[in-house]
Amino acid sequence: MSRITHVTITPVAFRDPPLLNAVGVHEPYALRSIIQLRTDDGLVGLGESYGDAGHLERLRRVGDAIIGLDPFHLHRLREVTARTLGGALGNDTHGLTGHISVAGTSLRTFASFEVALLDLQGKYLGRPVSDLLGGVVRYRVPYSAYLFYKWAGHPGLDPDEYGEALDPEGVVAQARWMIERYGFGAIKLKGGVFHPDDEVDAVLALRDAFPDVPLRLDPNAAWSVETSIRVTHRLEGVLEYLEDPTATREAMALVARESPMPLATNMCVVGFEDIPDAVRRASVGVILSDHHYWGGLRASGELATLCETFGLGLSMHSNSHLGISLAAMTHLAASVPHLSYALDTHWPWKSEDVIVPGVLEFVDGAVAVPRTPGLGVEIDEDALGRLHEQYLTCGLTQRDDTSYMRRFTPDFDPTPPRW
Ligand code: GKR
Ligand code: MG
Repeated sequence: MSRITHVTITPVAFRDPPLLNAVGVHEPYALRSIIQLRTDDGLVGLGESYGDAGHLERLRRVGDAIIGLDPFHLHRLREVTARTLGGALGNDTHGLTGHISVAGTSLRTFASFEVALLDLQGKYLGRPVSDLLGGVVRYRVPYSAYLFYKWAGHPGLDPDEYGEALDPEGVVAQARWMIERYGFGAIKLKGGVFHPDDEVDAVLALRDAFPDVPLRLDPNAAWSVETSIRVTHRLEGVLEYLEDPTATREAMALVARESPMPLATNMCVVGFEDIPDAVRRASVGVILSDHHYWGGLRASGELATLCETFGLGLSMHSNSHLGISLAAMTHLAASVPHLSYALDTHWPWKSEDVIVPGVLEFVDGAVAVPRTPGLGVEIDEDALGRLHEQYLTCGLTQRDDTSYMRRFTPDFDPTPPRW
């Protein structure tokens, strides 16, 4: 009988370029937590999640409470997580992923362990995680190039290997590099950084440079309803979807009514409780799932079924992440019949990882689903140690793109709508 005997939560920091978004700019390091669950039969289950201090504290508390848990008892994990956290730990947010309720905070913690338990289940049974999720419907999972406006390097440091991208030429050059290296067959541009007309020009330059590649733009709710509608008309026939042009389901519905292309979201529909209102208002045509905050891999599969029921498209959202998360995203996407678009990933922006390299390779923009037991990835203990050391010395304890931006632009104000 398999039981959890040891829980190790290791915060890590990995180098991150100065990627610009609606609320500021990425700091020199991105933070993640790495979860290792050991069992009495010698198995190790892996998970990866946010690395912000509040989340780490919740992981540690729940980690202590799951000693003795049977890795197959996911409902029990849910109950222990809710009981251990109670309502007392408040809530916080990571990245631009909408409003986070106390229930949502509990789900983020649950999801962090759920992946590690599924990894254990797979190793115990000798089956890949995708088999536990219903089996693969695709052996290769397509991802999208994820472009960012960016500075040449972090202020005060040498320019990085990615180069500057602050205008349409820079954005097209970045797309070329990313497609040459990874073979992506779809492109997303992170917007909400410059005036919408400039961002439309960048998208039109991408259209000219890559006439057959589906395009997306995501200003993270930086625009008013009027601006959003104007952009949808300028980009008619150019975008496959427009992501979170404006905040709230009500405002998104006003835009959706006038928009020639579907609207997608990872900000105004971020939990099951948001779906009835979004469907009633017809706020969005596409939901971007993310197992890190939708309550894990199994809940994300249920989300896919709901999207199919309500005629909504489905794709996947990403924040800065490492290989364990990419493995989890790939197993999930491989096992979801209703998947409408190539997935987001920040993968090309990282130069360090905690997993043994070689398993997750991009060929023609897609990652082959690992067929070995569990998630199919292994920890490189030296790399984990290095990235933990980096966490201890980098001085960051939570993501704060706005404060970092204000070090260089003191009057930077991200309050939406900016345009
Ligand atoms: O990494 O700057 C970023 C992104 O803006 C991220 O925080 C968002 O959550 O990628 C995300 C999105 O699609 O909104
Ligand atoms: Mg988004």
